Amino acid sequence: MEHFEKGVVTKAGLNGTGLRVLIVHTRWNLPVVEALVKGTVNTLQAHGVEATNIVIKDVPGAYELPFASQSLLQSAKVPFDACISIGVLIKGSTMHFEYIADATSQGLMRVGLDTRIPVIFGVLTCLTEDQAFERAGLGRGPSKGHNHGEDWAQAAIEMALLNRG
Ligand code: DLZ
Repeated sequence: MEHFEKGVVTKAGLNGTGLRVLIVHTRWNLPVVEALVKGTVNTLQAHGVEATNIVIKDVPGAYELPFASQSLLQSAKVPFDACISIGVLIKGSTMHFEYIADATSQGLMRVGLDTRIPVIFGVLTCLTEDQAFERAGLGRGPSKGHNHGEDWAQAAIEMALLNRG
């Protein structure tokens, strides 16, 4: 059974017990990234993923996410069932946003296909800082927005279970 909530179709009854999940996050835009990581971890645990099965690593910026995600997935002594790569890109006055967003999204898709381990695209590509705060549940309005880490955690569990068959 599925239900519709805040624009995301979530699957009911997701059980992540026994799954090993890698989280790789950037240090750019750290206050927002930390809130996203927290939302991700809380939701993984709420769905049964044990704290000892969640490994968190950090990298400088979003551009480094594909390499680090692939490297960590491939060198893991105990294999991971899913990877959630988290970062926040905020558009500036130069072309960096377009180049990094494109390279990061293409790179992360490739890592998932090449390693055959699901990689979740946890990168916010925002036009303003306010958009980033809203999407990390840190919005200035009364509702504070929605923490997308919660959706990424659910997507990771769903894809890991799908991949296990
Ligand atoms: C250089 C840069 C810029 C301008 N902006 C961001 C950003 O908004 N979010 C982010 O995660 N990283 C940014 N970076 C850093 C690049 O992703 C990368 O770390 C450097 O270009 C070094 O490869």
